[in-house]
Amino acid sequence: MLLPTRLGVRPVFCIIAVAAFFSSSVFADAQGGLPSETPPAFKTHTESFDYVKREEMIPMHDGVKLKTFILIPKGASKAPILLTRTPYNASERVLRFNSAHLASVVPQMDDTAVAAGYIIVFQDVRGKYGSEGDYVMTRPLKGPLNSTDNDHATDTYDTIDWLIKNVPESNGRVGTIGGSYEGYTTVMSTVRAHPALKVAVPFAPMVDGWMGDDWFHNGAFRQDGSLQYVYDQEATRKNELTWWTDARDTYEVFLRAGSAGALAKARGVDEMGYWRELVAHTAYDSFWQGQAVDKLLAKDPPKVPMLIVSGLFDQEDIYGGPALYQALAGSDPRGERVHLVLGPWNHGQGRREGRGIGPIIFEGDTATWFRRTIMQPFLDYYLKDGPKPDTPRVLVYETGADKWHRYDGWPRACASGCAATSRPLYLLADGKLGFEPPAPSKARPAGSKEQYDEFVSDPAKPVPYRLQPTLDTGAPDSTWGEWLVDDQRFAASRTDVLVYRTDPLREPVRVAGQPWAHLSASTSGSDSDWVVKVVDVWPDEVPEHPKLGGYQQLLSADILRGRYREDPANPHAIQPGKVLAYTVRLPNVSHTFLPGHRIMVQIQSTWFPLYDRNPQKYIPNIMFAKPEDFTKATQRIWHTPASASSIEFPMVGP
Ligand code: PG9
Repeated sequence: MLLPTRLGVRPVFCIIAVAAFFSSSVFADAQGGLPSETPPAFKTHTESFDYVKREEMIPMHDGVKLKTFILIPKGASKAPILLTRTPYNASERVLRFNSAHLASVVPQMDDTAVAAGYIIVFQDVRGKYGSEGDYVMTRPLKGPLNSTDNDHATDTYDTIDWLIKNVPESNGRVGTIGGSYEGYTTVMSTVRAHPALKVAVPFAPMVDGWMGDDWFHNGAFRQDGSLQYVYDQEATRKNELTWWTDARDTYEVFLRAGSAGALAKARGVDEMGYWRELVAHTAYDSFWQGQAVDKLLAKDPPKVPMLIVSGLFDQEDIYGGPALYQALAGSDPRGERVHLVLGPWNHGQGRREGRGIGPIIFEGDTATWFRRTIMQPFLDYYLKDGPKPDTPRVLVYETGADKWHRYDGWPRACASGCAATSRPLYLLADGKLGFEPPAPSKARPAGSKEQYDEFVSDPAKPVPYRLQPTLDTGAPDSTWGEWLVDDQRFAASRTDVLVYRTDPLREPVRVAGQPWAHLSASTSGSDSDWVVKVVDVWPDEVPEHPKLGGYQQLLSADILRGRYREDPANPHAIQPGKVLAYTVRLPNVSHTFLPGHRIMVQIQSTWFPLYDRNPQKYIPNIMFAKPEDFTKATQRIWHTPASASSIEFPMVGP
């Protein structure tokens, strides 16, 4: 679901904005030196309420106080606490509706934790909304990137310590939960954890901002969303100033601006701290490596049981969950503590309704089923001595076939060491895609046109990442949450998109793991982006769902900025015209291509305006590319025995 507010790229976890009246109101009885956010009615007309709301300023060890809302079910005694630490306004998060019913004010908890009688706690992170202190975007752990004596780990520790001593209705056990940024703070809670922290459920945690979560993907900058997010989040403590636009189509906004840096300057984002970090750290340097949560936690794996929940179609943090699982699974060989759930969800959908995304429908409400059947028993076991749950090590939904699987590990297929070995799916001449490698052909002499496919990538007319208009992710009618299952026909028909497809399948093809694209490619430029999209093409006619006739359903796609081909930390210019190997890691898939469907691969070099345009001429910092830097480039994908291009396809079974 999308928010009408500007709260994130945008934090669709935040369910919905509360009426402006409540978000901006400040009530008279100042508390702890700061104004209260709680409407007076909560204090005077509470007979009909099924909960008690406490508003506290909880002191941290350095004296900074954090605004915290504690919602206690009436009559609770010895109830567990579920804590969410948010940069998105705790006051709003506990006021979805101005209701006497706890289930209505925190709908993101309604069918599970509220029903189970939990105490619900939301806290503003340091420096945001009602909390004191300074704000640092996804504040790194104490260490080389954070010279202070506080981080999300210490703030959670101090908060939990206070809660178990000051909330007499609690049983002294705490679980942390939250999605995306709140997923990040949830993961951080497990570092140097308070003994009362018994379990953590991070949904779509932001784990590595350069590799594949919010800010960059393999070095390509996710400008559309990032600029707005930094502006909204950093301009003011309470997000009072929000991004403004002058065109409905963000494609136009970003194209006119020329570069991300130029737009940032025009809007004043260049004044903001995190923007300065982004432009200073375009490579995978120590800034990113030193705060990559998976790498940090792998060195010293937390002991807190963790249910990592990820969406297969998460348009914001698709990388983090599975990466975190990979990093931690080895520390828990028996699969008793670290669990992974991969649901058919977009960003945040695991906490909402999971019947489908756009026109793609799943089997029932997958998200509610997961929360009730898997998540709540998991929480109850650790937080209130519920029966031992049968929590799978890995729970994965298979799209296409529409069923859940319980596995003892993930991925199911990979290059080596998995239950199955991935198979190369080759890009072949004449737009074909197949499991047989390209055959030597006398008819195709070396260097001849038949050995490659070619397109001209023109930065003046970049390929849109969606059918235009590409709306701002915060626009009221934005369908941003659907784009990872979008119909790709609008792209396939362009001359700057290469298309490879199989014949209609006779047998189902099941994939379960992470596809990798291995391209043999050349460019006439000295830098280049490569976008690889794996697509499920529906049959020409689908009588039961006519709109899906011929639908080219995006399944897994990502981008690689060519300058990082050899080393993400050290960019290099590309030698023009040279056939080089490019490896593009694609997001996890758990899918069956059904008989009658085709597998399709699309290749392009722009994905705009979500990703900034590569000028296709090597310059030191693409954020500041000048109009004259942008050049057309002739791109070739090679398909000869010596220079083959393929997708390492995580096929399960023959
Ligand atoms: N994807 C959003 C975000 C996470 C972390 C950093 C910046 C943005 C979110 O939904 O919270």
